[in-house]
Amino acid sequence: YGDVPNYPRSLPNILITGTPGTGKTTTSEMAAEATGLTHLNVGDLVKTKSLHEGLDTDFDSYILDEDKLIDEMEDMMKPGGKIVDFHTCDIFPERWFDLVIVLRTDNSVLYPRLESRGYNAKKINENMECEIMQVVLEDARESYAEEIVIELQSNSIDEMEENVARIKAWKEQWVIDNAK
Ligand code: DAT
Repeated sequence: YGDVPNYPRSLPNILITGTPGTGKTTTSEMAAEATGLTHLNVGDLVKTKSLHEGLDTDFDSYILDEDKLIDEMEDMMKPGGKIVDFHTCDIFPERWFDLVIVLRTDNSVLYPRLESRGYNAKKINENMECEIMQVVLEDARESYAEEIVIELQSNSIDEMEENVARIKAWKEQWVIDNAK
């Protein structure tokens, strides 16, 4: 996908990614409210449109059908104005996004968040390791231009509010910079 030229859009697309539990959905909802952009929860889309090849019973999670997912999202992404919320960032075409935010959470904060979701031990351990190894951050840096990838801490409500304010300011500047 990387060699397909970018197409003009009047509003930016933002990807909010990170290990499960780092606050993608909560941050995306608040950022959508603050910016007027539309929150697109990819996990929900995968479930409601069956864009998967069944359940991985070990991890209690869906096995993505990436081609179906990209096809389903293409027309939604075209006009811009989407805040895409997903734990995987390296499956999307690079041209879709103007900003990629990777949320990060300290181990001592993330563990109880995952526990309180009722995840099984295997799934908790997998996600803790993902966060410790910075898997999503490194995937984001490999998949998108360096200058559009931003790492933000998401340990507290204060940090979340700061992150939302930052996204709002960034969006307003993008609109000014990209005005015809
Ligand atoms: P994700 O979408 O990344 O899986 P979430 O938005 O569903 O994460 O958040 C998981 C839980 O943690 C949810 O109960 C809200 C809470 N949470 C997330 N980010 C937080 C933050 N920065 N400060 C306090 N609580 C947070």
